[in-house]
Amino acid sequence: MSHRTSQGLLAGKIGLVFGVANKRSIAWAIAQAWHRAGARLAFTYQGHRVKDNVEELAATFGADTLILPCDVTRDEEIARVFADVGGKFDRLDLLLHSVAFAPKEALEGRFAETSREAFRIAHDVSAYSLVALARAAAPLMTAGGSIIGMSYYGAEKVVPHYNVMGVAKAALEACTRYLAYDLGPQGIRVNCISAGPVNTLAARGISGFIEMLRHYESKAPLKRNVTADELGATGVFLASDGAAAITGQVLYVDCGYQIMGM
Ligand code: 0WE
Repeated sequence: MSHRTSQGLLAGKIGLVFGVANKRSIAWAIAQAWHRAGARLAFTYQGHRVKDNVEELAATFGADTLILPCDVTRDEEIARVFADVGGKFDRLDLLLHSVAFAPKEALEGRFAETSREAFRIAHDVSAYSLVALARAAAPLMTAGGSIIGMSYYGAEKVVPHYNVMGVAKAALEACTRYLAYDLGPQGIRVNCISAGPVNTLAARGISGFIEMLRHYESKAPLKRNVTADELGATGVFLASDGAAAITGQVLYVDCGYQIMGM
């Protein structure tokens, strides 16, 4: 056993990471933290445009790192990913869901104008996929497990222009609770990290994002924004035995912004 896998909070754990697009992705920050804590990881990516990025990043963990394409809206692709992971590791301990999408036009203008199709896509990619991945992961989590999703404050309060993504994140958080109930008896925990805004590919091109970072900095009790490394550390905690009795929760990792009433 290598040095890295013989010690650390996640020594010998096997993890599967959905949602790395590039080096700024929250999924990459959590994957790196999991790796440093001793976990062995596999990755999935969505679309040929990020394939090279993910391969380059994941290769830093060794040339034999499993990297698989997966469109989480396709049941047959999900089935193939878990068959391949089961074939390589014969067990799974950790799963990170860091995947979301709403059509661009739904994140502009009025929520009331959200089309049926934009609503369907946002919920399919961003919320239902957690259910599909958890169901496929559960049979491999034979020693229990930790499933983590990523959420945002727009799930509980109106954030202008977050629109249908806020509704989809509310669904994701409710899915987290129902999955925690169903999978708890197997020792599988399901939680969400609700992150403050982070400058990622998903945030780029959102008009007013830089102003949003400044707003959080001035309003949050810690007077700053959360870093990707800090989200990684929370990911390690939730995956570790330190969180053994935590399931179905939404953990705010936002420098305290969420507690403020004004
Ligand atoms: O969950 C998110 C964003 C996820 C996201 C981003 C995009 C951009 C490109 C989902 N779908 C798309 N579709 C695209 O076409 N965040 C928490 C970041 C975010 O996005 C916002 C925010 C914040 C914060 C959009 C409007 C207002 C605030």
